[in-house]
Amino acid sequence: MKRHVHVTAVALTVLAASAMARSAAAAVYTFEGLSAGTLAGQDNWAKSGPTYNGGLVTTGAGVNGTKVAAGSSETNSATETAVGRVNDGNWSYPLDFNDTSYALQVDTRYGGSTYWTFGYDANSNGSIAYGSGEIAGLLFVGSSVIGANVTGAWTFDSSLPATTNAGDWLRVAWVTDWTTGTYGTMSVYMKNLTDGETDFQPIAGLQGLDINGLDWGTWRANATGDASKAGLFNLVDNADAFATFGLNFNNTQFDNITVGHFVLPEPASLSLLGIGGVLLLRRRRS
Ligand SMILES: [Ca+2]
Ligand SMILES: [Ca+2]
Ligand SMILES: [Ca+2]
Repeated sequence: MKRHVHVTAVALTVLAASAMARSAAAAVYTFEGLSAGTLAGQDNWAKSGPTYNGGLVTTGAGVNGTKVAAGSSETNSATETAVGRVNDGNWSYPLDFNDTSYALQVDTRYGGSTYWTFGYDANSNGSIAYGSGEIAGLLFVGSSVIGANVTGAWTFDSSLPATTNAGDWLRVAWVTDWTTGTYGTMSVYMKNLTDGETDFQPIAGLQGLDINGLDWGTWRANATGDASKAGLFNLVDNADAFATFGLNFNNTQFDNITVGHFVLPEPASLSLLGIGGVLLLRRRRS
């Protein structure tokens, strides 16, 4: 709980500073400034198509008692939630497309099927159309499975760790590397916040996937070299009624979105920390 309070304090600080600097290094989207109720229509969030539900802003359950977003209450796949947000002065990518790598990270409460994606508002209508040429691949967390779709097919599904229980808050990271692959590669990492995990773990089967399908190429080409387009951000949460397990849609929650650089602790750094700790102990003993 102590760590949770710390994270919240940092997030609020970032929000307060966001009006001053669009290029803030760590842009965390916390939902704290929004009102309880429908998400779409608040702070530039929009439904990703007229038939979708607009999601909810609610109070988180489990280890996250802050304001969070959630899927709308739904009874079948015809009324699923899909929402996106195009960047604006309140919140945007802190990056430009000269960067060779960036990552989407999000906390998600495990209990339904949830999709995430980067996107691009190609027709400049203020929303990101889900499944019609404006999204760039999919990251999926569903029943016992985490997967990615970067080729137009779900070919890289990987089983979640057995410790992943319904109601657990997971932080997932979708890390791209634009220097390799057809249009780059992507790798997926996860840590279980409810279970107290502090380090991201690579998900087996979801490392270094060649991005060579869907709209990645078009999206990337549209955005390259144009800083204003690079600032566009889309996020899709798509809750599928037929894949729930133990929780209902109102519990398919998400929070603390960041887009930015992603640095895993290197083994060498960990070793140095270990050496430093030993030296500190020796100093204290002497
Ligand atoms: Ca929050
Ligand atoms: Ca659009
Ligand atoms: Ca667990």
